[in-house]
Amino acid sequence: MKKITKLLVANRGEIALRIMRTAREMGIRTVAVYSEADRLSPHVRFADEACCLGPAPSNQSYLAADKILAVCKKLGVDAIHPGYGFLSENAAFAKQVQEAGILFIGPSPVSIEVMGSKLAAKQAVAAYAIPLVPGTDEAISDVAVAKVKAKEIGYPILIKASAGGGGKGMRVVESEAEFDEQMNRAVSEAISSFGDGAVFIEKYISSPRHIEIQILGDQHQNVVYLFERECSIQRRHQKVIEEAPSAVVSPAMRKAMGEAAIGVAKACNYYGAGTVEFIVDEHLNFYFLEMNTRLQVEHPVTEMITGKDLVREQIWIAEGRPLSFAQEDLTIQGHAIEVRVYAEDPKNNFLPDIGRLLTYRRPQGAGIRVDDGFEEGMDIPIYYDPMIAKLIAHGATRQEAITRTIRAIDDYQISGIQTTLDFCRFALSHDAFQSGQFDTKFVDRYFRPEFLEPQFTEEEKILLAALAVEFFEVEDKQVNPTTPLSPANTTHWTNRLT
Ligand code: MV4
Repeated sequence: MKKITKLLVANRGEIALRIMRTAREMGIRTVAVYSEADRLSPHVRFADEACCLGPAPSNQSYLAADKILAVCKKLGVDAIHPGYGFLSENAAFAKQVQEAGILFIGPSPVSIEVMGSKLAAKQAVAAYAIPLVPGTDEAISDVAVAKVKAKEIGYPILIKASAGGGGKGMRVVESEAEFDEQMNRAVSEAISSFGDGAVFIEKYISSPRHIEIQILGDQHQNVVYLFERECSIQRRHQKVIEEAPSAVVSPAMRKAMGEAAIGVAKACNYYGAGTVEFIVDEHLNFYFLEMNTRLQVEHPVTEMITGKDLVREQIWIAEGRPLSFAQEDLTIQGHAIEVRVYAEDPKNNFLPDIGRLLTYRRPQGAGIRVDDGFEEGMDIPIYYDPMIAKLIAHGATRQEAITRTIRAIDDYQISGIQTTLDFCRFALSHDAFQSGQFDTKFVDRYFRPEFLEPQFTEEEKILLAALAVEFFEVEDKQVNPTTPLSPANTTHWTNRLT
């Protein structure tokens, strides 16, 4: 067991702060790295020491592995936490860190590599009883053979890139007539995006739910699951609202999914925190899709319902300690919802809306957690992910968590930039969300930008009508030769109306 004394967080924003807070509670010294665009960021001020990596673009800062390792050497760092994104799922980096004699807070390079390839992942889990979508587990090398297979599976089918992620290199094929064209597109997209043209086919599940299982494994072959997160409310593969537990998962289904997730972890000798992703069809059949070998953005909902600090668990696992609890010790306490606050304008096709945070006041109160990395007055840089904060609410029941999230959204004050908060209020208030009957098509099916235009309540409409009557009556009296209506009077009445 190697005790960590100084941790470098190779990340920025809310996740860098969130990791450093736990490290500090554990008595571990913290090192921040930052780009020139993030000089004034809270994560830099929070850390015990901080080093500038270079210019704003990620490849010269947060992705510059050699610069980060040089900082470790200079400051005597003994562990690196990569957060999510950037270098977090880069097997070569994890290996480089290990070879430099530094602990990588995450799984082994081999686990990262196996799970980074969808085909390698499918092959690895083949020996375990993990439900997979009907399809192939080898790259298509002969289109004629693939067409025979597609006919067996039944159209529509999906062509997927083995190295894919975020829906890139994915093509739906409705019938055999389209096969060649879609295959060519998938391969060229896979080559241009990932430098790897390997593709495979699967039965297309048309409106799945996305439900994932959080797991923790130690370096002594113990693996537990920390239940599920429902992540179906997403837009173009970007999650917007997550919750735990899922409204549709029964205790029996939870156990089956949890055990399948443990199987996936065992299939690649996994240790650390990881997430096993499933898609769930309308009959609640679940299928393993892929494993994410990092801490996820939405991990706080799991922390809220289990009472575990996942970053602390990651650090203990990296130090070589055995898990301090068993599966039977874990229970679900209440319900948690996370909404992601993106600097995007939902009224304008969710275009990034960067600029200055003129007003920034966080919501507070019982059951509310805000993980953010910005402060009032700061500029949101254009170089990175537009997520500026996560609002997490915990309640005794799902309904209490929903009500509390909406209350907190109402209390959140942000001006200077457009955010997805109004969109989240819309989604949480929708009957489909409230009833739990929704899937990954929620946004396409129900959202129209005009729903976010200011709406008056019935009471406000009556009040405005009454004021309008009063305005015109007064105006009538004033419009006579002895008392002309002056611009000053007009302004006066206009002000009273607003
Ligand atoms: C699928 C699917 C339907 N059928 N696979 C999207 C990204 C990648 N992680 C896997 N994805 C999907 N795989 C089969 N066989 C539908 C999706 C999918 C999706 C999955 C999870 C969350 C959101 C999604 C949105 C659209 C499509």
